[in-house]
Amino acid sequence: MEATAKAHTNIALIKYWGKRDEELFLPMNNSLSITLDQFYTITSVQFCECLTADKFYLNETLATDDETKKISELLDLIRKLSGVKMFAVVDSLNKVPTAAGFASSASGFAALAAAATKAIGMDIDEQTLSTIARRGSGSACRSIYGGYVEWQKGELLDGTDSYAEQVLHEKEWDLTILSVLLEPKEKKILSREGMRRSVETSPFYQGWLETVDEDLEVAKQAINERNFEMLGEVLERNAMKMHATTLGANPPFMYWQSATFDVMEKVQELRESGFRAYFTIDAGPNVKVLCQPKDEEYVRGALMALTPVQDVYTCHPGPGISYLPHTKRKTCC
Ligand code: 2P0
Repeated sequence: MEATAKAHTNIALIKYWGKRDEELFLPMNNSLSITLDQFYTITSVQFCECLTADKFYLNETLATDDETKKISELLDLIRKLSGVKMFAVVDSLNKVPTAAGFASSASGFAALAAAATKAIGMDIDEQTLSTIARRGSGSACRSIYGGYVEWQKGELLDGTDSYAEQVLHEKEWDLTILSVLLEPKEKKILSREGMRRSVETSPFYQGWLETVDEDLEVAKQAINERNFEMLGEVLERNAMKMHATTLGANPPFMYWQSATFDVMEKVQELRESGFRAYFTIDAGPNVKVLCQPKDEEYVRGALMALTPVQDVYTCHPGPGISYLPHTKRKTCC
């Protein structure tokens, strides 16, 4: 009863910001992302009668109780759905530069959901897999698919209609996503707390909700028409609106640092000099810059020249879930 799966992380162009049900990870709004080719998690899961508790290794090291608890919560759901009661040994390798503001939770929980459901013998389609990955971390439901992906928020109370779907295959439109690594400083407000506080206290959250569907439609039209400028403009203003909700929260908070502004200004300067480049920022200080592949070397060079920039990773649209031959590096019995 074992399986290994690989999932890539994703970057939201239209953000998931706010939950309507925290326990079931149900979002307030639809979101849209690109799955990235460079960053991924490979997870092996083995269920075995010999185990008396779940065991979780992260990058070759036995994980803390808190980290293992999150894994066990998703495994509990999978045990409940399958009717199998065994515990599992989980072995995860994360190729995600978490310091660069990429949530490893998206690729991590997508890979875990895929490997665990396969190992336990569940025969499910990708849509159902997406709803299961969502229960580990919301954005993980988008990492089941490659390319351009929309997470449908759904309407049902039980969340069975809240899953992701592919909008466009990764091979259908190439874009460059430059992930700009700034000096790592510890994130003060986790996204989970940040979205909760914005929903509950920010007067700007209503404005977010009132306009996000329109942003999503514009983004989808831009993807359909392969209109880079239209996509860039809408993803940048959507990110700015998400961050505006944090400024209006009580107490207010801000994910940006001074280096974040340096990158934002550089992107605006690049645009003024004729390069189509646009930024987006998640729940942290780091910036992702989107541009066209023909411009990626120039734009990367301009970003690397900024003093607070430590590195810039070049990414392109990447694939969805894949299953690998099982690699048994950590054994249970
Ligand atoms: C996104 N973020 O759409 C948004 C934009 C951060 C900012 O999804 O609470 O780790 O586990 O569902 O998925 C990060 O939040 O949050 C995220 P949970 P998650 O990518």
